[in-house]
Amino acid sequence: MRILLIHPNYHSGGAEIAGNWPPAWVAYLTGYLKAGGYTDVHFVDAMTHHLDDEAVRARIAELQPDIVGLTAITPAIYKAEGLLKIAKEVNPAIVTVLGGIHGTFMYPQVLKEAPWIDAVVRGEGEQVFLNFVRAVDDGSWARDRSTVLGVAFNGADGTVVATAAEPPIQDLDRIKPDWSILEWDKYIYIPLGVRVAIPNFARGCPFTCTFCSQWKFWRDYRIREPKAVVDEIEDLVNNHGVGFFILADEEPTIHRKKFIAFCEELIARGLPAKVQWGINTRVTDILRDEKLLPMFRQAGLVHVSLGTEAAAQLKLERFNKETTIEQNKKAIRLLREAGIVTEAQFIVGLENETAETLEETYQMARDWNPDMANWAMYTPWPFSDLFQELGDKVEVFDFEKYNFVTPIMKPDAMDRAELLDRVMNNYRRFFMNKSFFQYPWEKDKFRRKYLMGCLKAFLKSGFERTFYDLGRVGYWGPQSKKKVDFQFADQRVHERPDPAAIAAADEGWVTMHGPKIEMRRKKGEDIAAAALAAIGAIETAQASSSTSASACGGGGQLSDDEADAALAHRPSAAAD
Ligand code: B12
Ligand code: SF4
Repeated sequence: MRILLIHPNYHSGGAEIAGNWPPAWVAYLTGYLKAGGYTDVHFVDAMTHHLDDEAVRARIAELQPDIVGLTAITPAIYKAEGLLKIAKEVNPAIVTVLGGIHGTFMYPQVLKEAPWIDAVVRGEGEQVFLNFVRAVDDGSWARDRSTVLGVAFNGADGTVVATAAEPPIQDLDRIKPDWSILEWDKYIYIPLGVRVAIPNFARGCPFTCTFCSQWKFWRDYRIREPKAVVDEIEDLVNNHGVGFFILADEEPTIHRKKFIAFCEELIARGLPAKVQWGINTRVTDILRDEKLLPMFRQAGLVHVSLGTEAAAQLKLERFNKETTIEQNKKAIRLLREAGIVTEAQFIVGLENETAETLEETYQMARDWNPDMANWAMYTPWPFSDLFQELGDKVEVFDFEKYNFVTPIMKPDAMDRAELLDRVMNNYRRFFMNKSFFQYPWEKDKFRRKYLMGCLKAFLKSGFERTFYDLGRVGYWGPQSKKKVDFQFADQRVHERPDPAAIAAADEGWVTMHGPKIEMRRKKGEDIAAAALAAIGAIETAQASSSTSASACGGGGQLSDDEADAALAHRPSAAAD
């Protein structure tokens, strides 16, 4: 059974400008397939190699696989659908499968617009895909597809069928990734000029931010044994020459005990001399771990990207972010004092954005003084809660542009080109200031090198016109505002997904958050209350701040025992 995995050639000039990034999904799926006895696995990274459709067609024809699997985040969906069609054209006997977040929730639409897709794998892929491959191999897929859990497909009568969800893999260490499937010399992180990897420590998130869907995707929060993760990192460093990694996790720090053990293990094995790393995490975890930040830095943690999200408390509440502006500012200061590079993420471009609120985010960024700042365009994932709340305010359904850099929403107070221009104005002012007055003068040699490396990546993407997709939309500065064309594909604009259909598609997709959402609705919030109490306890103990956190649920500040208990207390439905 020959399996070919393909990463589609989609680019949009956001985070990817820092280099070429290895697709972690391929390593995790391949490792699991191989452990399950399927060793004839191949991979084509069309994104990194910028392969056009014909080049991928040639590779498929050359490899003659039995199964072709594509991944798709929302903006890459049309590319993925197109490549699966090509696989069928090369050989109609090829079984085509789509995995990743978009198909997980949007499978009714995907199967309708791309009926050549034989199966959509929903959610966590390893076990479902292995079962699927086995079913194709033993012929049961052709006989009775509905025996495979966690998939969706077009039924014989033309209706879309989704089988019951596969339980999330509780022991993530059972998944042994095969990193050797990747061509490592291609994956270079520009700021440090070294190979980069994206290993997974934890999956899932106990929070329920309204603009995000990662918590729904993984359904349950699970975390690996720190020693096993460090074994994996040691393998990446020693056998694949990796010098930098980011954790793929939504929330690597929430399980404090394990995160500390992870850092200690890296230090004990002398790895920080060979590999540095970065994470995305929550502001509240940084505050909780104030005293540990120097140890994290010693373990090689050099870059923390914080979902500070918005300069206005109102927005934070709308996002259900469960953090405060004051917390954001303090977290950045603490990280900076520990020698860690900080990156603040702002989400802009909702319908109520104005020139003033955009200016406010700039002033906030200057005031908080992170090393880097990002202004991401709000992107209404059709399977997120905020999307439902926005209703018909979302008018654009060309998912290819759902990429954090294209203004999908039109603010009431300005047009999309003006929004882009104002965001660019924020970037220009912020980074001009940093490049003249901060980066070259950094006293810490490593921070200086790192920040100058980031600047190099920015300049490279600016020069190549790939930053923020500016070349494609024709933005050359304020003077070009009137000529900017976001190229929304008209035929996709009117295809508004029906919320009822989305709800029906999600039926049976049970997550650990059900009780939390229910509790929030009733203003009960006992998880949030426990977290609040813990914040209160920490803040009283530290006597360091007069600000009380307004809300934080999901265990961000739970003690180790509380965190263990909360995680062990998943609703049984989470495991279906
Ligand atoms: C690392 C990362 C990147 C890397 C990409 C590395 C790479 N080549 O894959 C970089 C920095 C380049 C990047 C860029 C972007 N990213 Co990104 N990224 C992530 C991040 C942090 C981790 C992804 C990851 O590796 N996870 C670990 C793996 C194991 O999980 P996974 O990919 O979901 O795969 C599992 C399942 O989905 C499934 N599966 C996946 N594919 C397949 C295929 C088959 C056949 C099967 C059977 C199963 C299967 O099985 C896997 C194992 O369980 C996520 C957020 C997060 N915490 O997950 C955002 C995330 C995926 N990114 C996102 C976005 C929007 C982008 C950008 C558009 C933003 C931008 N403009 O820069 C670009 C697009 C780049 C591109 N061309 O694809 C969004 C996607 C949301 C959505 N609904 O589509 C996410 C979820 C972040 C978010 N805040 O919402 N990203
Ligand atoms: S903290 Fe919020 S934004 Fe981050 S992964 Fe969790 S739900 Fe998403």
